[in-house]
Amino acid sequence: MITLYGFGKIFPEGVGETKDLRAQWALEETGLPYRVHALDHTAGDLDSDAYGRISPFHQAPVIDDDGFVVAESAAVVIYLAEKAGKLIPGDLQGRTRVVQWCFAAVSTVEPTLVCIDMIGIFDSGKAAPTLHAEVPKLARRWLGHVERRLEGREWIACADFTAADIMMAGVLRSIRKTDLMDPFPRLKAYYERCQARPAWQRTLGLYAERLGVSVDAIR
Ligand SMILES: N[C@@H](CCC(=O)N[C@@H](CS)C(=O)NCC(=O)O)C(=O)O
Repeated sequence: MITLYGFGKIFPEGVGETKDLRAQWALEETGLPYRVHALDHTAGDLDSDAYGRISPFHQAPVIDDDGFVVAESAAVVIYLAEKAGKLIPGDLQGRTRVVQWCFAAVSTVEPTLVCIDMIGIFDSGKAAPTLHAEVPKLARRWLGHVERRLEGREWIACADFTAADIMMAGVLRSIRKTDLMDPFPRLKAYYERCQARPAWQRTLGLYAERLGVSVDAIR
């Protein structure tokens, strides 16, 4: 049985974000049996030596599949897809296309979006106005190219929904309450298509239950 280590408490600021949602979404899509080990990150559960032995950076998500441990949300999602034989094509080229777009999500798009969050948190007084202007510009550059990729396509990597869509939508989630997607109608429609997946809706419900909050609080 797979154990998913994920956040079990909402941040004191009320933020409902965590990358273990990506792993749980993949588990819900694939139907692999799993249980969740909820960590109280606010009480320091991630800082323990025991957790450091399974998580290289003391972060979530991690999965433990009967002793085989995987960290990094993209690696976890790809592993689950490969294990289930779902969310990823069987041929090398198709699989590589999925890996390419998982990397695009986490190494091209995500760092800039994370930066926007960081600037908001660490420079709320706008002492560095150039950063507040330039980083969103860079984000719009990546989003514009995702928009271009989506021309005539339903899903980001292949004709069918894949692990790469979980990763791309998971990355886009951090800007869902901003206006950054507004100039990109295909991207917005794509994000909504991903959100409409029954497995995502189940994931959100389970996560809300885990945190003891309403789904609306984390939607
Ligand atoms: N690159 C990692 C990042 C994981 C990550 O940022 N995890 C956050 C939760 S969203 C975390 O564990 N934060 C607690 C901490 O860093 O102390 C991945 O994609 O899995």
